[in-house]
Order: sequence, then C-alpha cells, then structure tokens
Amino acid sequence: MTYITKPRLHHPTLARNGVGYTRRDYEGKISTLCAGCGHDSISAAIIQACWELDIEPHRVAKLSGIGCSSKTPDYFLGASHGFNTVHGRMPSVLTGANLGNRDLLYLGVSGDGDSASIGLGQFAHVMRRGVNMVYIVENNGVYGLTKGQFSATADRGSKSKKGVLNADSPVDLIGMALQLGATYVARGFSGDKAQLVPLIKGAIAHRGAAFLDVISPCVAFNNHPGSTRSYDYVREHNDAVNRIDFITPRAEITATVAPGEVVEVEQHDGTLLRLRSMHAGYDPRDRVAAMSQVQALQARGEVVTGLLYIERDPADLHDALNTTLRPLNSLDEASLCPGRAVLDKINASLR
Ligand SMILES: Cc1ncc(C[n+]2csc(CCOP(=O)(O)OP(=O)(O)O)c2C)c(N)n1
Ligand code: SF4
Ligand SMILES: [Mg+2]
Repeated sequence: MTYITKPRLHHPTLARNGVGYTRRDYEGKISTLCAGCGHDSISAAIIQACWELDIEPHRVAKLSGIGCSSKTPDYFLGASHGFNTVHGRMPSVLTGANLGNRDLLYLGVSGDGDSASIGLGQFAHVMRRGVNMVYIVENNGVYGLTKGQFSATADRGSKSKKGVLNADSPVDLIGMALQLGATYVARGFSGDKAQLVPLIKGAIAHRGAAFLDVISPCVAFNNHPGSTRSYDYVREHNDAVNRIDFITPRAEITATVAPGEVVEVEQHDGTLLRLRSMHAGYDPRDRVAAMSQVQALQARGEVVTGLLYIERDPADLHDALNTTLRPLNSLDEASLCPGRAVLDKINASLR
C-alpha cells in the first residue's frame, strides 16, 4: 500500500552501479496493483534497465495518463521527475516538456485504453512528430482500472471474463507506430524479462520516437480461457522475430553469438544492438518489409515480439524545429529576449 513507506536504509554491501546508486535507489513506492499484474513486472524491468545503464534518476522525467498502467510511475524511479496527467493526454504534456528541456530522458507510460481509445489522436501525433522519448503501452486488452471493459486493442472474437464476445476489430498500435514514422518499434511481454530489459535499454539509447507495446496480462479481468491477453495465451503464441543483445560502448563485447542470421545496429551514442534473427529474412531496418511481415504473422494468430523496426539515424522533433540545444530554463534574458531588431526581422520574414 502506498501509505506504507519503504525503509530508506540500504544494506551497506548492496552493489552500486557506475554512478554510485544501488538498485533500490531506482525503486518507487510499494505497488497497490493486484498481485500478479503484468504491469508490476514492467516496472521491475524499467528499474533494472535504468540501473544497469547508469542513468541518474534525476535525469528522468516519467509521464503517464490514467489507468492501472498509468499509476505505475509511482512504483519506480521515486527520485525522478513525474507527471500523472489526464486520461489520454500524456503525449502532449511530454512533447511540451521535451521541447522545454531536451536534456532529460522522457519516459511515457500508458495503457491500451489510455493510448488506443481516448488518447488515439495524441498517440498518432507524438509518433509522427518524432519526439525523442520512450513510449511504453502496458497492453492488457481491457480497461483494468474501471473493472475490465474491452479496450480498443482487444482482438475480435476474444471473450470477456463473463463470456461476452468482442465484435470490434482491434486497433493495432504496432502497425500504427510503424506507419506513422516511429523510429524504434518493439513488442515485449511482461512475462519475459530477459527479452523486455534489452528492448527497454535499446529504446532508452535511441534518439527518436521509441514505441514499446508490452503485452501485460490483467489477472483480475483478462486472464481466462478465451482471452488473447492471458499469460497462457501469450506464452503459447509468442513468436519472437529476434533476440536482442544490448552492448554499451564501455563494455567489452563478450556476448556469444548463436548460429543464425545476426544484424548489428549501432546507435548514435555508440551502443550496439546485436539482433539474432529467429525468423529467416526478417530485417528490422526495413520499415515496409517489417509492416507486411508483422501483419502476416499476426493474421496467423501469433503474438509477434522482439525489435520489429529500428532506424539507425533518426531525426527528432528538435532537429525539425531547429531549437536551441540548451534547456530553456538555462537561457539568460538576452537569449530569451533578443530585442526589437530581431523581432522586426522575424515579423518581416512572415509577411
Ligand atoms: C476523461 C476520462 N474518461 C474516462 C475515465 C475513466 N477511466 C479511467 S482509467 C480508464 C481506462 C484505463 O484503461 P487502460 O489505459 O488500458 O489502463 P489499465 O487500467 O488497463 O492499465 C478509464 C476509461 C477517466 N478517468 N477520464
Ligand atoms: S485490475 Fe488488472 S490491470 Fe489493474 S492492477 Fe489489477 S490486474 Fe493489474
Ligand atoms: Mg488496459
């Protein structure tokens, strides 16, 4: 419960990362979610990724909408900046914050209801603008917080807990993100941390719009036979197109490469993503091919996971707007208000 505070004392022998923090320093309040909720596993994966990447908690801004998923930023990175916004409106608040200070790591956490129903318009525009962020949808196919109504990502023909059939076609957020121009697109499963942690690390290292759809079963309302978001269903149908090794520039490359096709993608910060293909011919650097291959696999009823698409050298919103390199709060008055002559010149250019 959130009113039970965690002890601040840490055991002195806890391991510390490269910036001197223990893993406990990346935790938040005690979760109030149902025991077994997939969302808690995603929080644990975020904590592990940030700790292992030596990210200083105060360099992170976590933003969310409304829902059980959107409550989770309270349960990780307790020393980071946080903004629990309005239902479906996280993307515009994140965009504004990012424009004001490009130096922070922006972590948007949302649900399938938050992003695919009320927030669908905002989701679309934040992807097409290429905002530099990690956008995670914790996708359980229901509105968990309001007691389990089908969400817009629920598959046609899947059954509710009370046996009602869903007659609507699903909104495919992966397909939309690919079509709208997101430059890092991946799907994970809350029940597969070994796959999820490197997918999150790759998204953090990516300088552009990174979208992660994480299938995250709701044990209270959508974990029964007939659901396509239950732990059993996802385990049976999980079809990973690749496995990802995340290699930092500082680390010695010791990962052994299993036989099979390997694609290596170096990101702008020097991190290397080594992708072992599980599907012959799947190339995550080819947007159009990725779109058609993901659609084909999904049409066969598979839950396609892995790093589905990556653009090696993406442009982000700041590049497009040619904004100042410095956070706005660090600019002095002369830079913020350069005087009448400059204003006249801008006005003249608009006539
Ligand atoms: C403007 C507005 N409309 C509706 C609601 C009610 N509401 C709260 S959470 C939610 C859906 C949450 O679903 P999702 O984003 O999938 O999160 P989950 O709880 O499943 O993690 C809704 C409809 C609200 N809080 N605000
Ligand atoms: S209602 Fe569902 S989504 Fe919400 S905390 Fe419980 S299991 Fe998780
Ligand atoms: Mg949901």
